[in-house]
Amino acid sequence: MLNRVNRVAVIGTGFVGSSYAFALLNQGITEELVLIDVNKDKAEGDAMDLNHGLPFAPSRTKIWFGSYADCQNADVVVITAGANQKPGETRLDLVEKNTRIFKGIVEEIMESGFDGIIIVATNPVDILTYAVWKFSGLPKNRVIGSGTILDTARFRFLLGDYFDVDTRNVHAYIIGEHGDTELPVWSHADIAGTTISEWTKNKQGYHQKDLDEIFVNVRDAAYQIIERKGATFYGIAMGLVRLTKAILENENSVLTVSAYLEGEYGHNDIFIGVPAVVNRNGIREVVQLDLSKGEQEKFNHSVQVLKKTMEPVLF
Ligand code: 6V0
Repeated sequence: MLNRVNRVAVIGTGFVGSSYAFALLNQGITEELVLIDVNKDKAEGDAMDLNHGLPFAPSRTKIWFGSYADCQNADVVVITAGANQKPGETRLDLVEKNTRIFKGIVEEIMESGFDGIIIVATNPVDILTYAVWKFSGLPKNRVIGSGTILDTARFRFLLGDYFDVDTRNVHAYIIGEHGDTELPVWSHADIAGTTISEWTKNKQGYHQKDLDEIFVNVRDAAYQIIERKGATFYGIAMGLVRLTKAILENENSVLTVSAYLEGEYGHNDIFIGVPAVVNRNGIREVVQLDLSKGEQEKFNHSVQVLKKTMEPVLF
């Protein structure tokens, strides 16, 4: 039997999709990379441009501008396609528009005979992940939203910066909707196995208001970046690469992704950001944290807001 190589297909080569492709190539994660976009010139131009970087890449990657037929042998399809919110448009308008776009995209992916894992990054990501699960008929473990992977990364970065410690030694999660109702899980935040209070004992300590501000800066980061440069893409692109690697290399890594809940955290029939174990089969299991009362209430609120928003389009 031929040795199968890993194939990743990216649908939507805008800011996020092309940055993802660039990061994937630089980290040598996959042997094959297909770029698909309704704007064929953009996808073709990106494929040419990326191919010219191959002599400098850590390993060989076959990159081409393709079509949905190429999804047939893909292990992972990453969807970053869709419309952005325009002035005067409500969030619900965006939900309806992107759900319609997604129906077409997912039908084409599935018609190819695709039988792998779909990662969704387009916003509103939790709702569109649910839509992909419904439209595709794939098992729930094989549809993964980027969820709060980026928010958690922003949180860890800002905490590491504040406490002057490597961000990789900071373990703290943002859960809930990837959006305004997300929440920090302070009750389980730790630095190198110690609580924040233990870590700061015998040091200069910390101010609660600084920690509150750190969370606000995490939650509002996208607004702050969009105000300055129009879009956010490098952080999410690297988060998507991290997720792809966890899948292709069967890592059993814990990442905060949008996963389907069936009783976990007291909720059902929703995709929302929670820590989950990710491997070659997608989501192996949702990690259930023992939330404080206040955190559970905030999480419940996040679930309610998502369900209310998706109800008119998906139920
Ligand atoms: P963009 O630069 O406008 O790219 C979107 C791309 O999708 C364009 O190249 C379009 O041509 C393409 N496209 C549109 N419709 C279709 C279709 N039917 N089939 C194939 N391709 C299509 O947007 P950008 O890359 O900045 O953002 C993409 C999405 O990612 C948006 O919904 C953002 O809100 C979302 N983000 C999600 C993040 C997360 O944490 N999950 C973070 C940042 C952005």
